[in-house]
Amino acid sequence: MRLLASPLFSAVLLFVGASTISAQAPTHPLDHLSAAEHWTLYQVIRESGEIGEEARFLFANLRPPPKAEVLAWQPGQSFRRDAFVHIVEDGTGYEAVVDLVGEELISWEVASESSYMLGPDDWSSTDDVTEHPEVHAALEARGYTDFTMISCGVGSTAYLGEEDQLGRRIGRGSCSDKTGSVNGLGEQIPGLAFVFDYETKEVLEVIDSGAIPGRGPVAEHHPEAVGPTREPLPPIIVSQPQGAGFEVDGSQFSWESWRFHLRMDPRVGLVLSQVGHEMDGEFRSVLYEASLSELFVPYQGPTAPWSHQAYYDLGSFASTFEGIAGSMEVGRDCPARAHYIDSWVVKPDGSPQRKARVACVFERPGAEPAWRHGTDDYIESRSRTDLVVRMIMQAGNYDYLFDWIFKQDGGIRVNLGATGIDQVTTVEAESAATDQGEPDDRYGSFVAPYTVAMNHSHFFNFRLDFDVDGPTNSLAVDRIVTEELPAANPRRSVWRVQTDTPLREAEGKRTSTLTAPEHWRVVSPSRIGPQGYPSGYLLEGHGVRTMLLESDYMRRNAGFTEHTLWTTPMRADEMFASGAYPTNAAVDQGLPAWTQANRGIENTDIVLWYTIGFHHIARPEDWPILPMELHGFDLKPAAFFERNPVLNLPNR
Ligand SMILES: [Cu+2]
Repeated sequence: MRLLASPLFSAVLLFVGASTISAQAPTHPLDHLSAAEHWTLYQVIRESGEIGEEARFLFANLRPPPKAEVLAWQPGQSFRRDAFVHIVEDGTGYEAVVDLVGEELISWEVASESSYMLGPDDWSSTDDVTEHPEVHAALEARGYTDFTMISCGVGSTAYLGEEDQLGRRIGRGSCSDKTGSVNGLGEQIPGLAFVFDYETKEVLEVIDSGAIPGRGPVAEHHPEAVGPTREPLPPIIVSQPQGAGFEVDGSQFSWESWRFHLRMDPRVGLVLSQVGHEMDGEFRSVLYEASLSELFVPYQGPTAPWSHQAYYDLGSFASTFEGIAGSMEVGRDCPARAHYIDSWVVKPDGSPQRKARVACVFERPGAEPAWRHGTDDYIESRSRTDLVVRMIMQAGNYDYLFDWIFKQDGGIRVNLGATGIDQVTTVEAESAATDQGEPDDRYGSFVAPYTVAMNHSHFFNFRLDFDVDGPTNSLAVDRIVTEELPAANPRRSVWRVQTDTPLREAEGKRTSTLTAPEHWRVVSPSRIGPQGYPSGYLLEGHGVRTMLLESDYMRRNAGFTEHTLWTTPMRADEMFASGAYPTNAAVDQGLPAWTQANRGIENTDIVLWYTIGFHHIARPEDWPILPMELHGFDLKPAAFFERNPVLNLPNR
């Protein structure tokens, strides 16, 4: 049966039209979808006859116009508006492109890759797992008679070469006892896991590695559980009596010399576009587009459930999280004075859901001076201000903070913070001191009595489409090399810089190490900056790479973790480091597949794919909630400006 627009739908459309359409109409080709546009895509797809009543809308976002079109666009001109929509029905994933202006379906295809995203209602499809005879028996063997507070949930599962799993909507799950807990997690019931088919709602396999006595919930951070709070410090007040120093025009921001466009994407969150400097009447671009591309968290344990535990928080779960950006708490997650941004995500029924305060923009005093120097009796020192663009993502048990910090010195600092609750397992030993025999902390560390937090890694891949002084760029690799000096020289060696320009993708895969350090610059070969060097921007940060073997599927599932940096020619359909649908997908998708062609990357429009993150060995202090752990990277001008851009900061 096919559905047409119902009277109810028409009424809703009228209501939305009357209240919000005009206020949220897009004014720039890269603006995120408005509520009215969501309703347009809904109506077009419903009326196309392609879907039936069981169809679920998993994902909808702006399908940006081609880059050349956006670069040529001038304010006041009309522009294209297309939406990409991902739908699942009867176990098949579909991709639609809808022309929102012409109100027509441009394309409708079966999703070309082997799997698809998980939806928000997939979480709740596991309610009756406790009724499964084997699960039921396993719970009874652990002494449970009342299952009211037992909750079983399914995450994704890593593909480790199981042929019958490939491309299927299969997950692995476990059960928890929520008695006495308010943190939403409860205590994971130890030693019990199951494999679940999201489509048929069947438990395919139960893995019971033996009952260990449960110990009850221990991860609680609400005020009652925490106990008395400490005395507050005297207040520090930041106020802006003259208002903010940045300007907002729709989704376009200007602050100091910086100009950028900001939109929210349900899958990658903050997307910064057309980032650059307005200088002497000229716009000098730095990045065409920058955003997160994928977030991969593989756990380290040889047996179930940990052997298969790995999460693509964007590629698998963006829809489950109803868009990765969470609503901010005013005055805590962001200052009350911040400019807040709302957006919309699609609900499984196709209607738009409002997401309030999913990003914020604010100024803050820089923590350190911009520069200083002087003599004993005369010091010149300058304070600075930063502009922060922030998003917070709550990904299951973890909360991630992303700050794009625009600096007056022409740099951008990207901070990522990790907080939330570590994944733990209950063990026999009470602590490392009483642990005997095969250690219970072989693959993790004790964070509480009988509680071991499992080792894991966090890989954050950023897609950075640099356009330093235009789209035509090259990568310059500055290698620090040791030079042996002639025997007559009392100094035996010095280090110097050897600069190489990778010509093809194979040479654009880089990992800087302490023994072979590298600096990476994106340069504009046609624009020569001060002192004869090409205008450029440096990328510097705490990169990370996989520690797993090449033969391990867990490594090849997320092949991008093999190198810290990848460089590719810009392609509009290459957006995600592990491919469009990484869930239960074949290995080597995304960057490893694209770069097989070994395309040219010199003097052309290039994209840098950069992975930062950390191998997480939990400390007792990470419990019951992880103190915000910060990592990040910097983009720094290198021969872009004539001189130190903060030299002329006012002395106040
Ligand atoms: Cu962690």
